[in-house]
Amino acid sequence: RLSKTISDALNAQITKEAHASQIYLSYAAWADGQGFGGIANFLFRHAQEERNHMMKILEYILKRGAKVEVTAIPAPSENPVNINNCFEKIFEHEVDNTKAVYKIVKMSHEEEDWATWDFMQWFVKEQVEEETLAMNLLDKIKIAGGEKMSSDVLYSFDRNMEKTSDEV
Ligand code: OFO
Repeated sequence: RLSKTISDALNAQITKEAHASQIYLSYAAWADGQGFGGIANFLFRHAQEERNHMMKILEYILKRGAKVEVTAIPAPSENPVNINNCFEKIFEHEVDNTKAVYKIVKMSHEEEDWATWDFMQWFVKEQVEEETLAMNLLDKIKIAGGEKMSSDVLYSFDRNMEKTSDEV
């Protein structure tokens, strides 16, 4: 059975994943508006992934017989100013989410709630994937000239993003 502390933390994580989804969604809409259809496609797909993370936690709470609390989702952060900034913001966000995931892992360890500890290991691995993915994209952008990417390079980067998988 889940303790109140753990179920509160998991419920808060539902909102965090939903918030992540909103961030990707709004950045995707921003990218599309700037004419970057490939990047938008990647970000829309990722928004869906974050929603799946949310559902995964929600289903776990239900499975353990605890109460799910669906709350308001905070508004996404401001739109990026350019593509480099977009992936920098995404990376920061993922690092922040990793911290939240680690907190729950620590909590479950302290409470000796091994089921939750085990469940959370999937998220630990997923965060490594997501941080690596964002870092790799930032490296690519840097090599391509960072904020000063020429429109040709930006064009092919955008085209490639359409095919970039969510997994590393
Ligand atoms: Fe849910 O993994 Fe990103 O935030």
